[in-house]
Amino acid sequence: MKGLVVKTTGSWIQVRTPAGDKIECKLKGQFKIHGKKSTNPVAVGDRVEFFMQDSENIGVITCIEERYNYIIRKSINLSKFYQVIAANLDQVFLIVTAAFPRTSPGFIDRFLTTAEAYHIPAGLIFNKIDIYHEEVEDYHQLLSAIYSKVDYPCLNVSALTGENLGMLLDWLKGKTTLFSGHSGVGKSALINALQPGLDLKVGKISDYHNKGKHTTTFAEMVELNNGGFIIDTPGIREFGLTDFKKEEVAERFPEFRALMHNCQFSNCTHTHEPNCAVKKALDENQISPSRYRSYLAIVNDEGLEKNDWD
Ligand SMILES: Nc1nc2c(ncn2[C@@H]2O[C@H](COP(=O)(O)OP(=O)(O)OP(=O)(O)O)[C@@H](O)[C@H]2O)c(=O)[nH]1
Ligand SMILES: [Mg+2]
Ligand SMILES: [Zn+2]
Repeated sequence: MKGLVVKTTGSWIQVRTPAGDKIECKLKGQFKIHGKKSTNPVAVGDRVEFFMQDSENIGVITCIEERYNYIIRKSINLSKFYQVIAANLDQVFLIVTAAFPRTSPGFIDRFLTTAEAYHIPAGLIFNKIDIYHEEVEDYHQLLSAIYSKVDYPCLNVSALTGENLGMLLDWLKGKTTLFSGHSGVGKSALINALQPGLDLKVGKISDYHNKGKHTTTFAEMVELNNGGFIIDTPGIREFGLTDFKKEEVAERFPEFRALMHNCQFSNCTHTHEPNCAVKKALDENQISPSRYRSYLAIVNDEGLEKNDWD
């Protein structure tokens, strides 16, 4: 039998059959992908083959179909391992909040460059716009301007008031979309608002740190009435980038990619070289300083803190 992985926990894999039934499955034997170690060989979005084990009402997965694409991050605690967040995606949306909690450009850029690396279209959804005021709204406008200029689709929404959720539903129609972002930005609350009746667990924001409490603990795919699928994921603090070559980082910034061929040297690192088209665009305000700072931070393999704007 064939099915779609809609949820994975440590030991169980929930598979949806074409008829819409959900079967709890286990994995048979060891699976390795490209010879690399993964903390989870099967991810939400994987298409699998399985058979029903006699006597028990559980399925056994025997085969994972080749992935059309996937998105992975470094496992922060187990640095030799990587974690497949989800597979077979049409698009990824980063849920961003200007406050409660605050999302930084450094974090956004790490997310976007990862999506670029896997050639998955990405967009930014600014949630909680009902509570933005004064400096928070200024910060929101600043972020919005930076990313709209690079042609990333940006949308302002509120899970609480429902603002622009009709537009968001249009963006999700007929597609498989991953929702990512810090804990507490309202990923699960948004999905509940988009598809009434789901009742995904929603957490509180701590009063002291203005951070979420890691309410969602496993990735889960939910179905929308308009034929779309959303993958709700646990909040992430940092986006650990997996092995990348320094020369490839600039290609993951679309506004750099568009200009790089004009640099005098074909191996230009866009830092100290003469006649660099990227630096020229930076000086002329065509490239935003925060995007350039993120580029340097990624190339120099710096942590997020140095790249933050507090
Ligand atoms: N004011 C306001 N609060 C919101 C909005 N969306 C979500 N919240 C609140 O934000 C808090 C966190 O929401 P969640 O949906 O649990 O956040 P999450 O991103 O799923 O968090 P994790 O599962 O921990 O990653 C809850 O108290 C929500 O009620 C919004 O649009 N406006
Ligand atoms: Mg959640
Ligand atoms: Zn250059």
